[in-house]
Amino acid sequence: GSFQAGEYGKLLKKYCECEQLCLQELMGDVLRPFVPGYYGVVQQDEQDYNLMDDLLADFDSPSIMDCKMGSRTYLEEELVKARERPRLRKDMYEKMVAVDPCAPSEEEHSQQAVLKPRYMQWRETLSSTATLGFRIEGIKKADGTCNTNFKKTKDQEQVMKALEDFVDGNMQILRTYLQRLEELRSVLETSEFFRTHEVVGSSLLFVHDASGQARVWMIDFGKTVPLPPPLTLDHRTPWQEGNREDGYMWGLDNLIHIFSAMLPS
Ligand code: 4IP
Ligand code: MN
Repeated sequence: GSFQAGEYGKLLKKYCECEQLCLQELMGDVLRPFVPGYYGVVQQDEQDYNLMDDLLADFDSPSIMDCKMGSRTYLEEELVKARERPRLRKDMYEKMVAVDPCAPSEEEHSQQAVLKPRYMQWRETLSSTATLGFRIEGIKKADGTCNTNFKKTKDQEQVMKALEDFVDGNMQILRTYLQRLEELRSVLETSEFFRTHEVVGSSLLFVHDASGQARVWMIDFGKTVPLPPPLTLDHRTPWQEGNREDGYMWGLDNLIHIFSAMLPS
């Protein structure tokens, strides 16, 4: 995999320059408490890694959920590349057929391949990414059960069911998560980093355990890129090719709304 266990509550993640630049800058941003602490690059067996905090270290049998944020899950440059040098992706065709044999077009069937943006857009509309601006990617519960079968979790009701199961019906945990999300939103509104970056493919990591501790972090910055100055984003305006908007805040608003709606008022 792309992770190695580190020492002292840290972990090693396979090196990615984009992620390194983001984490470095985030260490000096108001978002710092909401991202893993970053300690630079280390080498092990010829491979470079980014060294960061293991966010699970302070939990006892944690339950974990990964929500991929935003209404777009690929970079604009990937669209440009797919137009200029179309690369046929057999692997993506196969992932598509495994979920829905009818999804590929006639042409795609005959090529037995699809272009990456096409695959990514299909995933977005199959899940809640296109309609809610986030999607659940995976849930691992304290009892060890793991579920990554959320590709078709699309409607608000399906999302609520998954969240309810994630917290085992514990409304106090749900309430704490809601507070964390509201805190995060207000910090994002003031973050220089957030204003000046296109945040694509990044996740919110939710972690709680039986002690009642519940926290949310921003993770995965492999496709988070600085905007050419003076361009900034509000992360809510709908995406149109060229505007670089990512729908991150729109998704967070929706997520907060859903958590609120699950709690007795
Ligand atoms: C994956 O599709 C995810 O979208 C990956 O994003 C993406 O990696 C993969 O693209 C794509 O195949 P499934 O989740 O449907 O398997 P993430 O890394 O955020 O999970 P990128 O490279 O876009 O980050 P390829 O091109 O790496 O295969
Ligand atoms: Mn991820």
